[in-house]
Amino acid sequence: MLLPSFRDHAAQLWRGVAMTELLLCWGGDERGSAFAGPRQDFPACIPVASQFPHAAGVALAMRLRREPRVALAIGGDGATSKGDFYEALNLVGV
Ligand SMILES: Cc1ncc(C[n+]2csc(CCOP(=O)(O)OP(=O)(O)O)c2C)c(N)n1
Repeated sequence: MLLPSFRDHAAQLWRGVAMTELLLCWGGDERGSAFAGPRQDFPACIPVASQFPHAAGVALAMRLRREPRVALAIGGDGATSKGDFYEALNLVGV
C-alpha cells in the first residue's frame, strides 16, 4: 500500500491512479481520493513527513491482521529532519 506525499505523483500513476483523480485532489474535490485503481492507497500527504506515522499505523494494522503486505512511504532529506519521521521509526521499532 502506498502512502504518498505531494512529490509522489509518478509513483501514484505507476500504481494505477488516474491523472484525472490527481487533478481532482489538487482542485480540492474529495472524489479524487477515491482511487478506482489502487483502492486502498492513501491520498497524498501535504505536511512534510506526515506520511510516515500513517504508514507505521497501517503497517501495524497489516501485522495484526496477518496480511502479507507492506506499507510504503517516501520522503526527502528534509522530511527526515521532522519529528514525524522519528515518531514513526519509534513506533515501528517497538
Ligand atoms: C510541515 C510542513 N512544513 C513546510 C512545508 C513546505 N514545504 C513543501 S516542500 C518542502 C521541502 C521538503 O524537502 P524534502 O523532504 O527534502 O523533499 P524534496 O523537496 O527534496 O522533494 C517544504 C518545507 C510543508 N509542506 N509541510
